[in-house]
Amino acid sequence: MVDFTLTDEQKDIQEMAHDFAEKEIRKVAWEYDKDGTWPQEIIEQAWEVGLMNTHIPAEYGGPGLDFLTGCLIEEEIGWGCSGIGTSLMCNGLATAPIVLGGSEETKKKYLGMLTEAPKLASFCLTEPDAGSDVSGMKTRAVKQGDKYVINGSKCFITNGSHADYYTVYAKTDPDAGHRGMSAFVVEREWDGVTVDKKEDKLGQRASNTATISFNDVEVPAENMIGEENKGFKLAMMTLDRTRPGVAAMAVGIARAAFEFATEYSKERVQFGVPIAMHQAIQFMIADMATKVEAGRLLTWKSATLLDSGERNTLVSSHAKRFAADSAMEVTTDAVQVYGGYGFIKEYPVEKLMRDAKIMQLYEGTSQIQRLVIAREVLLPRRAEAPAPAAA
Ligand code: COS
Repeated sequence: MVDFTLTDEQKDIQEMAHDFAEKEIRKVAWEYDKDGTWPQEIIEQAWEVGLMNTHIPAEYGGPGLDFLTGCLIEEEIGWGCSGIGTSLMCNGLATAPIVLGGSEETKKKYLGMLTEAPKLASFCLTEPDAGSDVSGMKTRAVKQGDKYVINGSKCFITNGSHADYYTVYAKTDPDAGHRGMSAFVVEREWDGVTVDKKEDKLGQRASNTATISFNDVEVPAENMIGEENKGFKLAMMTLDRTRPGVAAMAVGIARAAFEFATEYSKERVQFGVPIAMHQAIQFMIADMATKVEAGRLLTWKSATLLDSGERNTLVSSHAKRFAADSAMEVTTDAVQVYGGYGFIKEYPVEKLMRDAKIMQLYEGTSQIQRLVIAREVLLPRRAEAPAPAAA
């Protein structure tokens, strides 16, 4: 049975997230964007009311929410400000490998660290020469006794300057391609970890993006997440779990732009009538509404598959691809509806257009989502395969 009815609990959480987005996030969003302000206070408030670490299971101090409920939260927070939202939600990406493949000790220590205090973690996969091509990474982890020594550099790391620990991917068998990669938890304070350049970005300026370098960093062997050389699959399974949330955030951005454009079109008068009376504008508004709705449906489907323990690789990429591209289109059209005013920072929509761009880039570009979709469609073996077990 297909049922789009939310439970009372889901509706309550959705409403709480909306209130938080409206009262705490929106009121500062445009100012934070201007100055690239780090939203520390909002992170602490969100942590306090339970809007962070939503997928950490109860035994490690989290609320253990299902993925659909997580998406409801992400849409509302994305509606408020996706830059601040990215800062709030990044722990979900960093901790997913630990939830999936970490030992009991690792889970207790590192998931517990985030639920006991408003701390942050970052996911370190991307490198200057290895973005879409994950297995092209150069970071090395060499086993020495009961430790691994990590050397390498990771770029575009969300929350990198503020994280207390990193989930870091490195080659443990460089000749084995994607079958020679492992994941580790690395604490920021350890010798050899350096937080380098903070990026000055086009959009989502309230989120922090930095380069993190690892120079002869000694990592205890027990900090490996999952099995040695199984890191690539762990990263892919992580992204299957987190892309629905990114899609939800993109839906939130698109919805915000749609709402601003709709209201403006009713107020702005040209040729003697509100521009909403002109079919040229009506068709843009209609397309925006459809894109928001369709993006949300794909997002909910991808999250629901996860919640029922099914493999969601295909639908997760459908959702991320469609919602991200739609956010870019809807925000661009919102600027168009505002006309020249849309291009001016005094009005709200140019920020949304800048913020939307990264949705087509991070956690897998729209081209990578299409590549995943094409492979899943053309190689049914993958699509029919059961959900892979945790690494
Ligand atoms: N779940 C589990 N296993 C998966 C998987 C998934 N979703 N996707 C791929 N695999 C497995 C494959 O089954 C294959 O297994 P075997 O070793 O048993 O053959 C292995 O992983 C390699 O898969 P594939 O051949 O598809 O790897 P590619 O190198 O061609 O890369 C893409 C695949 C491009 C999809 C991957 O590198 C990717 O997602 N890139 C984008 C990375 C990204 O999102 N970066 C953003 C960083 S986070 S902000």
